[in-house]
Amino acid sequence: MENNCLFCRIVAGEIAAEIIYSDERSVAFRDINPQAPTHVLVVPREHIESLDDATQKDEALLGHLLRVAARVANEMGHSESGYRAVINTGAGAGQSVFHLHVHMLGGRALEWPPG
Ligand code: DGP
Repeated sequence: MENNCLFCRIVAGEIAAEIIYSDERSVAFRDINPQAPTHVLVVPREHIESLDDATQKDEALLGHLLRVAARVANEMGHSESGYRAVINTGAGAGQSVFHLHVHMLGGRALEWPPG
């Protein structure tokens, strides 16, 4: 755990969040600034700064995070209407919290390309 990392502190229960799902490798909670009716963040319990810092040893974990995003989307009723899983990587792509996270957005029509 990184003491000055917001998402490490949410994972540790030191900062409150609306937890949607958790298991031994990941935690999913609602985004504080939702960009869609459903906006959930799926984060690894382990501190990894960004997708760019993930290595071969993290391959199974990365797959797990995507499967959790799909599971949460399914449980929240978005399978038929569709949803989006996004990983902003680096400040230039909009990453503001440097603990790897998958955004899962659903509940409205989503445009492409994203801004
Ligand atoms: P990104 O910009 O891709 O790094 O996404 C970070 C997201 O984290 C952003 O959508 C807002 C969300 N966020 C920031 N601070 C908090 C917080 O304290 N609690 C929760 N639940 N979400 C947060």
